[in-house]
Amino acid sequence: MSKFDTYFLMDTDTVVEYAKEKLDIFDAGANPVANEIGDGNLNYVFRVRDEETSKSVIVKQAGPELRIAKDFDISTDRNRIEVGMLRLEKELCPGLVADIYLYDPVMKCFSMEDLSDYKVMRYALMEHEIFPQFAEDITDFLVNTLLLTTDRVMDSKEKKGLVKEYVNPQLCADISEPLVYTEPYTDNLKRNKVFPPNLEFVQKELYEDEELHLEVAKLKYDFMNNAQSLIHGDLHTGSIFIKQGATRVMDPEFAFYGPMGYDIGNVVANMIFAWANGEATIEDAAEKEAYLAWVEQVIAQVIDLFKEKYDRLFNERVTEPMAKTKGYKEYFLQTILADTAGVTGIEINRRAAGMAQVKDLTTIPDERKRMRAERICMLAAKEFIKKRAEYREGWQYVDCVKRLAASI
Ligand code: SR1
Ligand code: MG
Repeated sequence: MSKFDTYFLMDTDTVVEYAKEKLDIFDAGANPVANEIGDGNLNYVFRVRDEETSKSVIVKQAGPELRIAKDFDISTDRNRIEVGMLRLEKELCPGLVADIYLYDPVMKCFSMEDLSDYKVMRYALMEHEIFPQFAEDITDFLVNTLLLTTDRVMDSKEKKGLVKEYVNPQLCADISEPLVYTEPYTDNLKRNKVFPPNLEFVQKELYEDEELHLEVAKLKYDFMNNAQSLIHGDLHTGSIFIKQGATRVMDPEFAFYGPMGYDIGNVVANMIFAWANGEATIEDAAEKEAYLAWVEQVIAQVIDLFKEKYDRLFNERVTEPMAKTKGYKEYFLQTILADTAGVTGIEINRRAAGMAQVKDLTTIPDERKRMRAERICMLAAKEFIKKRAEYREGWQYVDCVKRLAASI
């Protein structure tokens, strides 16, 4: 009998006991200490470390309710999905995902490699740090995880098995569908967190624009029904750990079979938040120029490198006979690029006007600058959504954001 035979939410004491009992990491007689280091919206993340030997491990446990809304119950099955997905991503992109040591379905937790020499990318970006490897790394991750899990490459039956295994009803139907695709346009649950100086702006630009709602309705249907690829489902910069020369993607608990543009668009949108933060807060002109130039390059390269790598991988790996028809590769890419632009806009609006905000915007200290940064983002988002079929190259995103910034 062990106290860990029945699920309970661990604290910094019990997680130490857990690590000593369940994991083969610490020496006998070691006295590791735990800290809770999670700052996400859903889970508890502990670092358990033995100072004497410097051995350490991360234990991530799913709680039965959201951290940011205690009245919001949520299935702890997300932990199974997250571990399965991390293992699969590791197979597809070995250098870009952390090592998992143990998955415990009873305690709804898993233990993994401690990446304490890495930073959460969002925070590193808020310090305006530049990571020259990022565009290459993230496009490797995107193209491998997305194209290789389609039924253009995988055997159709095998892919359908994965669709079933990764159906993620609660995180999709209770969180992403309402939070990302409905509430930013309706505030139907009255839980949007709009920056007060932008209330009227959001009312007019998001709540009252019916043409926009129609396009969002189409994108929402696509999110709900296009079982195209096994997507990460929450690929914002808070789900990426980074240091100079290395990138690790984390937190795929929102994974399910959905449109690949959802992951690509999330990366682009979150780099646009980094741009908006840098533009609003960096005072030194040279630093600002260098940082914004790098962010702009990343935004453009996420699209352009993805296209290049997609082209190569499609030629090498596609097996579905009809998908090899002349013109299909280009047709398929075009649908992905349009979805990507649409989702870039969707992710921007839900962070700028919805319930789950991003610190890149909310920490801009000057009220007028924050108001302006959010408006640039939302106006760009509307254009990405409405004109998504025209967005085929990376520079178009940068051009749109800079054009709007110059006009506000
Ligand atoms: C209610 S959970 C809010 C957000 O946090 C996660 O990281 C996802 O982005 C989700 O939409
Ligand atoms: Mg997360």
